[in-house]
Amino acid sequence: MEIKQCRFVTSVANSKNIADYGMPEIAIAGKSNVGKSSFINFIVNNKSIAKTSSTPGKTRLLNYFEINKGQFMFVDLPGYGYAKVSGEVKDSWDDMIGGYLLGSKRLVNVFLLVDVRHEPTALDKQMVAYMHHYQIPFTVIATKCDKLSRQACMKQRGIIASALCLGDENIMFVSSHAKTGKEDVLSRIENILNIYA
Ligand SMILES: Nc1nc2c(ncn2[C@@H]2O[C@H](COP(=O)(O)OP(=O)(O)O)[C@@H](O)[C@H]2O)c(=O)[nH]1
Ligand SMILES: [Mg+2]
Repeated sequence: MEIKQCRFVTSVANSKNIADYGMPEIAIAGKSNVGKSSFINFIVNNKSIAKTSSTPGKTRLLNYFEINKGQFMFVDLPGYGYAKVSGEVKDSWDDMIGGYLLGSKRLVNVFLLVDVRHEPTALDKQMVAYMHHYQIPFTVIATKCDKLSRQACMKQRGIIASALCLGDENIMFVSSHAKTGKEDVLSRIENILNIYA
Protein backbone atom coordinates (compact mmCIF):
# COMPACT_ATOMS: atom_id res chain seq x y z
CA MET A 1 0.00 0.00 0.00
CA GLU A 2 1.38 3.35 -1.04
CA ILE A 3 -0.28 6.75 -0.87
CA LYS A 4 0.49 8.57 -4.06
CA GLN A 5 -2.15 11.21 -4.08
CA CYS A 6 -4.42 13.06 -1.65
CA ARG A 7 -7.06 15.60 -2.47
CA PHE A 8 -9.20 17.64 -0.07
CA VAL A 9 -12.78 17.02 -1.16
CA THR A 10 -15.11 18.89 1.17
CA SER A 11 -16.05 19.98 4.67
CA VAL A 12 -19.45 19.03 6.03
CA ALA A 13 -20.96 21.09 8.85
CA ASN A 14 -24.14 19.10 9.39
CA SER A 15 -24.28 15.32 9.60
CA LYS A 16 -27.58 15.40 7.71
CA ASN A 17 -25.52 16.44 4.69
CA ILE A 18 -23.29 13.36 4.66
CA ALA A 19 -22.93 12.17 1.09
CA ASP A 20 -21.92 8.88 -0.45
CA TYR A 21 -18.73 9.37 -2.42
CA GLY A 22 -18.62 5.79 -3.64
CA MET A 23 -15.41 4.72 -1.89
CA PRO A 24 -14.56 3.21 1.51
CA GLU A 25 -14.14 5.68 4.37
CA ILE A 26 -11.65 5.49 7.23
CA ALA A 27 -12.57 8.00 9.95
CA ILE A 28 -10.01 9.63 12.24
CA ALA A 29 -11.36 10.16 15.77
CA GLY A 30 -9.95 11.30 19.08
CA LYS A 31 -9.69 14.15 21.56
CA SER A 32 -9.02 17.66 20.39
CA ASN A 33 -5.29 18.18 19.99
CA VAL A 34 -4.40 14.47 20.00
CA GLY A 35 -2.82 14.89 16.57
CA LYS A 36 -5.55 13.85 14.09
CA SER A 37 -4.77 16.42 11.43
CA SER A 38 -1.01 15.92 11.83
CA PHE A 39 -1.57 12.17 11.45
CA ILE A 40 -3.39 12.65 8.15
CA ASN A 41 -0.67 14.96 6.84
CA PHE A 42 2.00 12.46 7.89
CA ILE A 43 0.30 9.42 6.36
CA VAL A 44 -0.50 11.14 3.07
CA ASN A 45 2.94 12.80 2.79
CA ASN A 46 1.62 16.33 2.73
CA LYS A 47 2.82 18.96 5.16
CA SER A 48 -0.40 20.86 5.44
CA ILE A 49 -3.40 19.43 3.59
CA ALA A 50 -5.20 18.88 6.92
CA LYS A 51 -5.05 22.03 9.01
CA THR A 52 -3.24 21.51 12.29
CA SER A 53 -3.64 23.73 15.28
CA SER A 54 -2.22 24.24 18.71
CA THR A 55 -5.61 25.63 19.77
CA PRO A 56 -7.77 22.66 20.74
CA GLY A 57 -11.38 22.23 19.85
CA LYS A 58 -11.57 24.36 16.74
CA THR A 59 -12.74 21.93 14.09
CA ARG A 60 -16.51 21.32 14.16
CA LEU A 61 -16.52 19.89 10.68
CA LEU A 62 -16.14 16.59 8.93
CA ASN A 63 -13.24 17.00 6.51
CA TYR A 64 -13.00 14.53 3.62
CA PHE A 65 -9.71 13.65 1.92
CA GLU A 66 -9.73 11.40 -1.12
CA ILE A 67 -6.72 9.08 -1.40
CA ASN A 68 -5.25 7.69 -4.64
CA LYS A 69 -8.04 8.95 -6.89
CA GLY A 70 -10.91 6.99 -5.42
CA GLN A 71 -9.17 4.19 -3.49
CA PHE A 72 -10.52 5.40 -0.16
CA MET A 73 -11.40 8.48 1.87
CA PHE A 74 -9.95 9.73 5.14
CA VAL A 75 -12.62 11.55 7.16
CA ASP A 76 -11.20 13.85 9.85
CA LEU A 77 -13.84 13.98 12.62
CA PRO A 78 -14.33 16.83 15.10
CA GLY A 79 -12.21 16.36 18.20
CA TYR A 80 -13.92 15.84 21.53
CA GLY A 81 -13.12 16.87 25.08
CA TYR A 82 -13.08 20.65 24.71
CA ALA A 83 -15.92 23.13 24.59
CA LYS A 84 -15.83 25.49 21.65
CA VAL A 85 -15.91 28.74 23.53
CA SER A 86 -14.94 28.48 27.15
CA GLY A 87 -12.01 26.14 26.73
CA GLU A 88 -13.34 23.95 29.49
CA VAL A 89 -13.33 20.21 29.16
CA LYS A 90 -16.55 19.01 27.64
CA ASP A 91 -18.08 15.75 28.78
CA SER A 92 -19.80 14.68 25.60
CA TRP A 93 -18.93 14.47 21.96
CA ASP A 94 -20.17 16.62 19.20
CA ASP A 95 -23.44 15.40 17.58
CA MET A 96 -21.47 15.32 14.37
CA ILE A 97 -19.50 12.30 15.52
CA GLY A 98 -22.46 10.03 16.23
CA GLY A 99 -24.25 11.47 13.21
CA TYR A 100 -21.36 10.50 11.01
CA LEU A 101 -20.64 7.10 12.58
CA LEU A 102 -24.23 5.97 12.14
CA GLY A 103 -24.97 7.95 8.99
CA SER A 104 -22.08 7.03 6.72
CA LYS A 105 -22.80 4.21 4.30
CA ARG A 106 -19.14 3.66 3.49
CA LEU A 107 -17.40 3.69 6.87
CA VAL A 108 -15.07 0.68 7.07
CA ASN A 109 -12.90 1.50 10.08
CA VAL A 110 -12.37 4.19 12.71
CA PHE A 111 -8.82 5.09 13.64
CA LEU A 112 -9.14 6.13 17.28
CA LEU A 113 -6.14 8.25 18.19
CA VAL A 114 -4.97 8.51 21.80
CA ASP A 115 -1.99 10.42 23.20
CA VAL A 116 0.67 7.87 24.14
CA ARG A 117 1.47 9.82 27.32
CA HIS A 118 -1.99 9.73 28.86
CA GLU A 119 -4.40 7.15 30.07
CA PRO A 120 -7.46 7.14 27.78
CA THR A 121 -10.21 9.49 28.98
CA ALA A 122 -13.82 8.67 29.80
CA LEU A 123 -14.75 9.92 26.33
CA ASP A 124 -12.19 7.63 24.69
CA LYS A 125 -13.72 4.73 26.60
CA GLN A 126 -17.20 5.83 25.52
CA MET A 127 -16.05 5.87 21.92
CA VAL A 128 -14.84 2.29 22.21
CA ALA A 129 -18.07 1.20 23.92
CA TYR A 130 -20.09 2.95 21.21
CA MET A 131 -18.16 1.26 18.41
CA HIS A 132 -18.58 -2.12 20.08
CA HIS A 133 -22.28 -1.49 20.50
CA TYR A 134 -22.81 -0.59 16.85
CA GLN A 135 -20.23 -3.11 15.64
CA ILE A 136 -18.07 -0.50 13.96
CA PRO A 137 -14.55 -1.86 13.34
CA PHE A 138 -11.80 0.31 14.80
CA THR A 139 -8.04 0.60 15.31
CA VAL A 140 -6.39 2.30 18.29
CA ILE A 141 -3.33 4.37 17.41
CA ALA A 142 -1.15 6.02 20.05
CA THR A 143 0.22 9.38 18.86
CA LYS A 144 3.18 11.64 19.76
CA CYS A 145 5.51 8.72 20.48
CA ASP A 146 8.49 11.07 20.08
CA LYS A 147 7.49 12.51 23.48
CA LEU A 148 8.46 9.31 25.33
CA SER A 149 11.35 6.87 25.31
CA ARG A 150 10.75 3.56 23.62
CA GLN A 151 10.63 1.89 27.00
CA ALA A 152 8.07 4.36 28.33
CA CYS A 153 5.93 3.81 25.21
CA MET A 154 5.91 0.08 25.84
CA LYS A 155 4.79 0.72 29.39
CA GLN A 156 1.98 2.95 28.11
CA ARG A 157 0.91 0.19 25.72
CA GLY A 158 -0.37 -1.89 28.63
CA ILE A 159 -2.04 1.06 30.32
CA ILE A 160 -3.85 2.14 27.15
CA ALA A 161 -4.82 -1.40 26.16
CA SER A 162 -6.28 -2.31 29.52
CA ALA A 163 -8.17 0.99 29.85
CA LEU A 164 -9.84 0.25 26.51
CA CYS A 165 -10.29 -3.48 27.20
CA LEU A 166 -8.03 -4.49 24.32
CA GLY A 167 -5.03 -6.75 23.97
CA ASP A 168 -1.58 -5.08 23.96
CA GLU A 169 -0.94 -6.14 20.36
CA ASN A 170 -3.94 -4.10 19.19
CA ILE A 171 -2.32 -0.72 19.87
CA MET A 172 -0.28 0.89 17.08
CA PHE A 173 2.32 3.60 17.69
CA VAL A 174 3.09 6.62 15.57
CA SER A 175 4.87 9.93 15.69
CA SER A 176 3.86 12.41 13.02
CA HIS A 177 6.77 14.63 14.02
CA ALA A 178 9.47 11.94 14.07
CA LYS A 179 7.72 10.18 11.17
CA THR A 180 7.63 6.75 12.76
CA GLY A 181 5.00 4.04 12.53
CA LYS A 182 3.82 4.75 8.99
CA GLU A 183 4.48 1.24 7.64
CA ASP A 184 2.24 -0.34 10.27
CA VAL A 185 -0.55 2.11 9.49
CA LEU A 186 -0.27 1.55 5.73
CA SER A 187 -0.40 -2.22 6.09
CA ARG A 188 -3.41 -1.85 8.37
CA ILE A 189 -5.13 0.27 5.72
CA GLU A 190 -4.26 -2.31 3.08
CA ASN A 191 -5.80 -5.09 5.19
CA ILE A 192 -8.93 -3.06 5.87
CA LEU A 193 -9.43 -2.25 2.18
CA ASN A 194 -8.83 -5.87 1.16
CA ILE A 195 -11.65 -7.03 3.41
CA TYR A 196 -14.12 -4.83 1.51
CA ALA A 197 -12.63 -5.19 -1.98
N1 LIG B 1 5.51 16.07 19.63
C1 LIG B 1 4.52 15.84 18.78
N2 LIG B 1 3.53 16.76 18.65
C2 LIG B 1 2.53 16.49 17.77
C3 LIG B 1 2.48 15.28 17.01
N3 LIG B 1 1.34 15.30 16.28
C4 LIG B 1 0.73 16.48 16.52
N4 LIG B 1 1.44 17.22 17.42
C5 LIG B 1 1.10 18.56 17.93
O1 LIG B 1 -0.12 18.51 18.63
C6 LIG B 1 -0.90 19.68 18.35
C7 LIG B 1 -2.26 19.29 17.81
O2 LIG B 1 -2.10 18.64 16.57
P1 LIG B 1 -3.32 18.51 15.54
O3 LIG B 1 -2.85 17.60 14.45
O4 LIG B 1 -3.83 19.84 15.14
O5 LIG B 1 -4.41 17.78 16.47
P2 LIG B 1 -5.98 17.55 16.24
O6 LIG B 1 -6.69 18.61 17.02
O7 LIG B 1 -6.25 16.20 16.82
O8 LIG B 1 -6.22 17.59 14.77
C8 LIG B 1 -0.09 20.53 17.39
O9 LIG B 1 0.60 21.50 18.13
C9 LIG B 1 0.87 19.53 16.76
O10 LIG B 1 2.09 20.11 16.34
C10 LIG B 1 3.56 14.33 17.18
O11 LIG B 1 3.63 13.26 16.58
N5 LIG B 1 4.54 14.66 18.07
MG1 LIG C 1 -7.55 18.68 13.59
